[in-house]
Amino acid sequence: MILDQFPRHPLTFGPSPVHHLRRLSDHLAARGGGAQVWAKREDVNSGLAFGGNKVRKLEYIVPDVLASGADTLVSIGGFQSNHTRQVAAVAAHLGLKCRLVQEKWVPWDDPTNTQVGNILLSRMMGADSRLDPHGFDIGIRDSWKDAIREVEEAGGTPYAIPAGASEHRLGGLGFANWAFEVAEQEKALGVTFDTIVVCTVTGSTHAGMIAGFAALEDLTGVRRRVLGIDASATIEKTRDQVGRIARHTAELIELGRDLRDDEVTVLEGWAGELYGLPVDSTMEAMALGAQLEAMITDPVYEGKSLAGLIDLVESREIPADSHVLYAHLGGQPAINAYHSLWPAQG
Ligand code: 1AC
Repeated sequence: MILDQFPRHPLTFGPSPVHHLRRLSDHLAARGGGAQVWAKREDVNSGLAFGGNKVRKLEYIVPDVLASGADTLVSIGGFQSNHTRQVAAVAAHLGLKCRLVQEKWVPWDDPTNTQVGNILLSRMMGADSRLDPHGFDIGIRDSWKDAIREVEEAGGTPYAIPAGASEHRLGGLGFANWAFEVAEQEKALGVTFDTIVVCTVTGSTHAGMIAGFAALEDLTGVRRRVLGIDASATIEKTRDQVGRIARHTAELIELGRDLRDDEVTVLEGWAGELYGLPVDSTMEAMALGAQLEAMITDPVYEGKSLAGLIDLVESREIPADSHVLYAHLGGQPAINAYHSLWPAQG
């Protein structure tokens, strides 16, 4: 398989667990659904600072970092970025320095937003994490370019990793490989997932899956839907970015054909008005995940994709005879900054 030809630096524990969400499936069936819902848990995939989806992308980027001779990883995200926390973790693990630009992507003015959760963990791991007032944008930012230049001016050798590792040329490979991991786990579990649901913002997790499942379809004839649930609230930018990265990744892994339009699906309806702020459906999904399955999701990413899944199952847009796989990408550290959504009672 062509993917095996890309160097990979192991950072995960191995395949992430896949399990049946039986109580959630029953609950949704009672509300009109019927599909069986399973989860694949990137939130428990690594020993590095609570893991999460970006660790898989970094597995393919680290060999390039080491070959480059860089001494400092430079990356960017919001105050509560999971990605920057995972970059800080990998830098600590490799003995490199880390410079992070943490922008004000979310108008969430709780003072803990810059003090707890992901940003706290990054600081603990020794990253030079600096706050920046710029707002949300999934594109390449000047603040990040400035940080790269500053590292160089100080005599360092930076290695630049864009937001979510998404615009990195190798950023889609981790989740292309994830598709093949799913196929192996299906054999062991005796189940085939016809639908995958995944949160999408900067795009390379979803895009990598699209490329990987397309390659798998060409090998096995099994056609599946990979449904990206937009949590960016800038749907056109995310759609373009997912399509572009999926096509680039497909080319890298030598898919040998163009992706069909139906293979690039980004659905809107659960992001609310602004990135990072939960809406009623997010809160309900987070509560259902927690109270039926003790599966914790966050208000920025996973609560929104779970809300999408819930609606699609209940409305039977995901048919009653489906087996649907919810890709849990991690992100729980951010919930600390959102403590006021669950005020103390009594
Ligand atoms: C937006 C990349 C993103 C993060 O956590 O920083 N998922």
